[in-house]
Amino acid sequence: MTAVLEAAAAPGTGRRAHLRRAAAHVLLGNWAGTATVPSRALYPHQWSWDSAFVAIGLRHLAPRRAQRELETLLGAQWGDGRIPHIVFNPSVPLGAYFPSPDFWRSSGTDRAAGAPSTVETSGIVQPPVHALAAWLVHLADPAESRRRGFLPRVYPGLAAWHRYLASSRDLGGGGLAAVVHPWEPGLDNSPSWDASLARVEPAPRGSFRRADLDHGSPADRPTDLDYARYVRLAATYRDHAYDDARTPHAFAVEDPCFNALLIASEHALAAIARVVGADEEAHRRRAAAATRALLDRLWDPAAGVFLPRDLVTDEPVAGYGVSGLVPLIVPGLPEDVAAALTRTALGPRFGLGRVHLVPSYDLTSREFDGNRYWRGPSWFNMAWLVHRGLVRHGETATAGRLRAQALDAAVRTGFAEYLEPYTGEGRGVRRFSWTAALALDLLQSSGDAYESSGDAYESSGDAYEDGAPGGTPGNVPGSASEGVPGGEGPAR
Ligand code: 9WN
Repeated sequence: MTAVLEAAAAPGTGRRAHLRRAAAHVLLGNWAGTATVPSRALYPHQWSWDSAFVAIGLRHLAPRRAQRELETLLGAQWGDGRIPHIVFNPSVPLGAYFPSPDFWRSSGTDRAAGAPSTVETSGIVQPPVHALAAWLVHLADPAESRRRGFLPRVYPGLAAWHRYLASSRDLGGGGLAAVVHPWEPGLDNSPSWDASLARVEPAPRGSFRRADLDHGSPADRPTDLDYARYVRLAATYRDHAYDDARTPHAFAVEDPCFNALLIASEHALAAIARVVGADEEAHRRRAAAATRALLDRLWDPAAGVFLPRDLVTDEPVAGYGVSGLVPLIVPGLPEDVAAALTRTALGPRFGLGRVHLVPSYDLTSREFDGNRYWRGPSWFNMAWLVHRGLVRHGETATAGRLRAQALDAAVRTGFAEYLEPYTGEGRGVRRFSWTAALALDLLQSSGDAYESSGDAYESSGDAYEDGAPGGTPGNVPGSASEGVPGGEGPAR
């Protein structure tokens, strides 16, 4: 199967083949033996939602490796069902990333939350894209999925993950999952968290050392004050043994993107349940109930966007974050809500079609900063989600333009982590895994304006089949040993 990745990385003709080859090179280079790191330098471990996005792209090149990506993550799942946001690679030096395993101390926590003893992880979570990813991975090669028993293998863990979120994380009691740290929604320093985070006492200066600034520009990253608050929140959670009921949460928010992904994944879990002979209807009922809760608790018809809800004040968080557009992906969203979201995306605050991709925060606001991480820059996973939502609601022309922009930007910037929305210049690291993976997935999606414009992405006719011949085994970084006994654990 690695041969397929290598075939994709081998020379071909046309823009489509070029993108496929370049993206395959990124994913090969970032493969660390059992999973893909987001970036070799800045993020040298496995991240939860990154791996889900990676699997969604990897399925087009190497379905078995995509399955493996998700299985590795589930291998670090806690007894209470949580999927940790980072699974640490023991061969990476402690100082390479902060906070490191000695900060989280997961394997040393009391057994209440059931952290694994064989692998070190963080104790917080990230958005639940995993069941959606598992289902999409299955669809890419159902025969191989059946042969390996992929869905029966992942279903119990995914179901436990959703149960954890629906029970321990329903801190507001209204049927939505709460995040308890700004790293959990994955949009770390979004202005949407400013007011909630301002209540958090920063950890003392000098009590920790950031490793991210060794690789990233301070102007593109969160500030030191943000970090001091992130550290305080994580340390408090850790010191309460990651017990959601006992921890005095200074930060607790219902985030629209996190919950929209939970709902989309609950629908995917229903589809998986049907295949494995589990109770499909129970998942459909939970998805429907969570959709009602999302609309009741987070939809703001006057603003035309979903707003996070701060559970400490029990108030909505005003402002236009890209997270508020993501419910477009939710199956069965009322059409008037979808239409309003589309208008907001096309309007001045997000400027869809007039700026590069979808900015992470309101272009017209004082808080907007086009360079700094989640305070304005455009990210490829958000573009992928908004694209998916637009397609769902029949906005194919707008979706097609967004897709074309994303494909161009991914290649042009060397698969940048994010973009300055006005100039389209790459920011953050390059060779970023989910940028490569989601570009591959967008490349495969069809029926939109990109194809009908006659663009060369459609014309190279390169082979996609798993098992396609070609490649030079052994000389592509990270290419060794998929399916080779002993190389990545037991051959399956
Ligand atoms: C903290 C890995 C992760 C992404 C997040 C992104 C960033 C980490 C960091 O990188 O967060 O989890 O160190 O800043 O915000 O979405 O999953 O790519």
